[in-house]
Amino acid sequence: HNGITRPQGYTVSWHANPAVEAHHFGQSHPMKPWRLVLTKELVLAYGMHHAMDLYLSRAATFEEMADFHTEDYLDFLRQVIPADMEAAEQSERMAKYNFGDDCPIFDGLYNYCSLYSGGTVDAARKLVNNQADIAINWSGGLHHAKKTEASGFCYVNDVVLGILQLLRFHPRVMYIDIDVHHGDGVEQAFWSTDRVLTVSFHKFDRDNFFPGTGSLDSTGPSHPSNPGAHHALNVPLNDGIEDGDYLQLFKDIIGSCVETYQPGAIVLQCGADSLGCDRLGCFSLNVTGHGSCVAYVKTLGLPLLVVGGGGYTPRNVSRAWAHETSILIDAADKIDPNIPETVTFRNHFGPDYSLFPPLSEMRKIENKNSKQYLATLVSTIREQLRYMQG
Ligand code: TV7
Ligand code: CA
Ligand code: ZN
Repeated sequence: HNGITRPQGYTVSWHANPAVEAHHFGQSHPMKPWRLVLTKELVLAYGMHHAMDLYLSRAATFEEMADFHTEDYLDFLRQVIPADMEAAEQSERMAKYNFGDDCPIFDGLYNYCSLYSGGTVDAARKLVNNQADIAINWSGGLHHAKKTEASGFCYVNDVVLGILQLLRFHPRVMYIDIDVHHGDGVEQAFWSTDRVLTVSFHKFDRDNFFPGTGSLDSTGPSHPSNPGAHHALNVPLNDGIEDGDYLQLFKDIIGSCVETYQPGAIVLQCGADSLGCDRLGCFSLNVTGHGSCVAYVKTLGLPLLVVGGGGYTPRNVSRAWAHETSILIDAADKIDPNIPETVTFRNHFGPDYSLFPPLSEMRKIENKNSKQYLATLVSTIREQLRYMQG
């Protein structure tokens, strides 16, 4: 075989269920669960499955999802059907729970939600039970869902459910979010506790980019009685940020956070819409730059839950998540940058058939993040960390 072996001294678990991939949000909707098929095909073709414990995700139960969401909302999610999108008598509840164009009702919606959530809950439990040191669920990372409503292609917040599992054992959990969108649902869920530190890097433009929250100065409600005050950190960025600057910023900020907060476990949301050429994104990261953030978090040596998230150019999403899988199993140097002949759907990776196409050059976006601006972000966040410590 091509020599991919288990990593030395630690265990990686992989959580997936092929039934997730079969769901469709609708013809023109940017979210394509099918990108998970491409990711899996790359991982298999490179032989990475030999290096991990593979688990078929089970569906999260209603009760497990009710650890965060209200029963009201979950009841609606469980019984709603596509025909209700048109039906007048359902329209009030549809609006109440924020279903519509971004969050459509499609066949098997409840099944889809419970399966991706089950993967994240299972992954967190593997970490807590010491059966894995790193646990991966690329189908999760749906960070916008709220307690009582869907938002931004997200219905059930699997990230919150995963963190709640980790909190049963770890006094402090740190959440890191490199999706191009603000991780507002996770931030809000842990707004009032000092047991979770959330850090999101995202494009910020209050009026023109979803969801419009996550400015530099929003660090949690700062009433004197709120223990969660100062435990939400936001890194608002402008268009066109590139690998070198992003990685330096990421290391400076995450390094300081870990040093100060001393988390017992980390949850890393790897939304791939921060790559260059993404259909919805506006950053200029390459697969290697995005992956370097994952590699850095791995060096911290803490129990690590890795989830997916956004990513709207499926061929590049799968490139990034396959590369990141190889980093997590310590096999990045054994992976052929030329995509193997044996990959199913290999035509999707042409004409270059490279795992690392030059995304930052293929669609040039002016970098609107000055060195001065990035330096201000780092110094402001270090100041905020001093407030957090009290
Ligand atoms: C984690 N951007 C999720 C990111 C969620 C972004 C949005 C779309 C979009 C939706 C479509 C569609 C689209 C080309 C892009 C203010 C609106 C504008 C709906 C048409 N094409 C994640 C959510 C964001 C749906 N929403 O972080 C069906 O783009 O900007 C908005 C809100 C109102 C609703 N309209 C868009 O990556 C997984 N939506 C085509 C068909
Ligand atoms: Ca983010
Ligand atoms: Zn996103």
